[in-house]
Amino acid sequence: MFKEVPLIEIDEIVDKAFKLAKKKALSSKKNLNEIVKEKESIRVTVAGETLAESLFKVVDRYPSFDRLPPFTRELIDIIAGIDTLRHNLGALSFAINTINSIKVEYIKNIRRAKTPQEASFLRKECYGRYISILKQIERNIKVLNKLRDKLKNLPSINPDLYTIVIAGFPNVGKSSLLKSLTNSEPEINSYPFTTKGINVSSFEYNRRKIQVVDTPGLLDREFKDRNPIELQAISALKYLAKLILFIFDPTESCGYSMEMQLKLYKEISNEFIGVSIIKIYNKADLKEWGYITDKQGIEISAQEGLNIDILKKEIEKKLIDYFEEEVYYYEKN
Ligand SMILES: Nc1nc2c(ncn2[C@@H]2O[C@H](COP(=O)(O)OP(=O)(O)O)[C@@H](O)[C@H]2O)c(=O)[nH]1
Ligand SMILES: [Mg+2]
Repeated sequence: MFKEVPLIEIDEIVDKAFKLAKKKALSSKKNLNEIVKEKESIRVTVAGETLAESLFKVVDRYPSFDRLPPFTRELIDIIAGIDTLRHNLGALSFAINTINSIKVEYIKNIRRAKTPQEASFLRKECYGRYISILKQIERNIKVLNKLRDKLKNLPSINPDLYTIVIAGFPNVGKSSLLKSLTNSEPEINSYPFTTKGINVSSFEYNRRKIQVVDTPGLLDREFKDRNPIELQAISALKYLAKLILFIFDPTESCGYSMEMQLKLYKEISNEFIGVSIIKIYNKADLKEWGYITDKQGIEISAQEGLNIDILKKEIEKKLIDYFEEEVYYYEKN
């Protein structure tokens, strides 16, 4: 009963289908009109697809802004403006869709052409419309190219790493501490919100990479005379910072009085609520040890490498607290 039902072999049916298609195509009556129409139709198709693809490559490479880590999103917003990006990428998407519909429309028109001349004319008309769409988004393309240049140097701060941010007035020893904590020359990245580079470096703790950043121009003066971009940059740091190392220079050789430094400390601790802060008193080599009465703070000399080990222990305590749950999890499994 089922003998009439054929067995299906995919290779076989594919082979058969393609061979037949080729044969039909070859045997189809090919007058000049058909040949030209086919050629013009291919040109319209390939040109449209290639254009759309070139535009799509741009749209596609942009991440979905809503899904970015908040720090990265804020940075992109500061550098390029997410609304601006969205608007211009939207224009590109619109152009892609329009090119696709023009393509479909002209494939149809060419199929209906009565003469080879008409087919060629239609193809040229179609090319003209492709170009006019591109002209319409010329400004958007220019804007996106410019923003891309700004974004391509988006610094190598990794928002997924545990991040320690160093704060304190200029010349208190932030860069010196960064170097002695990480035993390395920091990578200097330029950001649009500060004329000075942001220094990024890292060290290993229990095979975890711990990132340390020094942000000159951001957490090194009082907030009152800050411009909106700097304020936004500071708010971006809130997403990033797990621990702040606030450096005091009690020798005041940095040029700022302890009173001013305390004021900045208070501002930062009020701004970064929920972020641990370690108070560090630097340049201890210039003063007698034990001159600081603040028992919570740690006296160090970043330059001479004094008490850096004690500071590291203190940092490790914070890391242990932070990663405790994970460690617990690993031990149990
Ligand atoms: N005596 C002494 N000088 C230091 C110490 N740490 C930094 N300095 C000096 O203070 C100045 C500013 O240091 P720097 O790390 O560039 O400070 P930043 O502006 O906060 O990054 C430099 O001249 C350093 O040599 C320290 O522990 N002791
Ligand atoms: Mg510095």
